[in-house]
Amino acid sequence: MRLSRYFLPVMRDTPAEAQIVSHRLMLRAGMIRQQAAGIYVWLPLGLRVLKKIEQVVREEQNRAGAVEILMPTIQSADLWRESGRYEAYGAEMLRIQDRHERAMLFGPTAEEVVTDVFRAFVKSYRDLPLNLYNIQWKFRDEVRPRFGVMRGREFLMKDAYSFDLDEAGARAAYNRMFVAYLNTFARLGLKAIPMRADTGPIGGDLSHEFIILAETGESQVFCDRDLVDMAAPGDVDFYGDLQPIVDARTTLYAATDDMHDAAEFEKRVPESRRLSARGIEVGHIFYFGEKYSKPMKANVMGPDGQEKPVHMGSYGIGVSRLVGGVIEASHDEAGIIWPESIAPFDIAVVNLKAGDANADAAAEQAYAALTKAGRDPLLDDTDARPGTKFSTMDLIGAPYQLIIGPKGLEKGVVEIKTRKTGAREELSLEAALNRLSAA
Ligand code: 5CA
Repeated sequence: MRLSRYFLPVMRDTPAEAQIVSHRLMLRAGMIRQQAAGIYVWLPLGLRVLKKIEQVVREEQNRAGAVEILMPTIQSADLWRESGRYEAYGAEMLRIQDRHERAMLFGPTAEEVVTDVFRAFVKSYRDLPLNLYNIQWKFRDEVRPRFGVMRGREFLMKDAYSFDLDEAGARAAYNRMFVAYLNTFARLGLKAIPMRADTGPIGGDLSHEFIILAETGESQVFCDRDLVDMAAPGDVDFYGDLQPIVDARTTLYAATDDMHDAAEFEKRVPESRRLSARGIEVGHIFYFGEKYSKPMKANVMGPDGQEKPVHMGSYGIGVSRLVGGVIEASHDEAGIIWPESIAPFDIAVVNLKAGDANADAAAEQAYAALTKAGRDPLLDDTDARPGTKFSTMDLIGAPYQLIIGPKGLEKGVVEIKTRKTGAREELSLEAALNRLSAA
């Protein structure tokens, strides 16, 4: 992408309305614009990151055996009456009437819709296990939308739903999602801690939240430090026994402040391993058995010929919340530091003097070579001052900057700056391109 032809409305000043760093940086970097309280336009830079996070989430869902579908944002109230949740869900549900005065709603989650899909097509245990997921916009009329995309009213969620014959099958499905989540968050450069959680309006009796540590997190968390340092499982057999991987995490102590008081925590974990921090919930998984399948009559025939309600779980990831979450976990004074896996651009090519024949030629050569090598560079070919260019590139946080100017070229060198460490290195254009093409 050429900056001269792009749309990157960066802001120099710190926006007064933003209370936390990720919100400030997302506004300053021209990633989002608020349209109404808790409702955002995703500008080109923000959209790139959102799509990359979505793709990582998708790949890890697929790897764990989940199958992607796309459900509508608008749902009929009748389905929610069947499950009994229509009245119970309360003021967070945005209720809509169509021209025939039929009651509709903007989906805050999709247990009812997916259960309806399931019961229409699946009748036998032979078609199980099944896990259907979608990545779709949700709406919850939050009392206090705040912190930008962290607590929006409209937000992008990955929601998966598992269907099994019995509780043992459902627990295996739960474990597959549990492990997929550990891998997903690790690929996003995050340390996510699984914690036993309340099930709230989704219901059920087994649930974990996945919490990333960040100073501005909405919940206070207490946990065993070993949990934070544990490596992601990586390449595993998702249909093998995942219980040991889950047990290794769930037997270590972790809690949020609404679950246990600090004093009781303190007693359970040796002082040397105690961690008390703030955290952000980026994922939440639930096993709730027959809660929806029973009232909605989603039955399957077992091997014994008997029909019974299918056992279900649901598994959410806050995809749009993660954009803010990653920034909370990875930034400095100058701006965002994207992990390579989800950076909006891999490399920022900075032409320090657009209009200078040598600088233009070298910058164009770099842009063409990096593009050809399959990298995704952003070329700053504008005539802004070098200081402005540097601060914009630091703000938007591409992992590498390739800085090209007439003075360096006279000496036969360009510069590579690594955003994360600030390390700078002078080398020939050819060496720089070899390095960055391979990175
Ligand atoms: N049906 C279940 C799982 S699919 C469900 O809705 N779970 S949830 O309520 O916990 O939401 C899943 C994830 O969506 C949360 O972990 C959180 O990361 C994200 N999320 C929830 N509310 C918001 C919000 N208001 N703004 C941004 N993200 C949100």
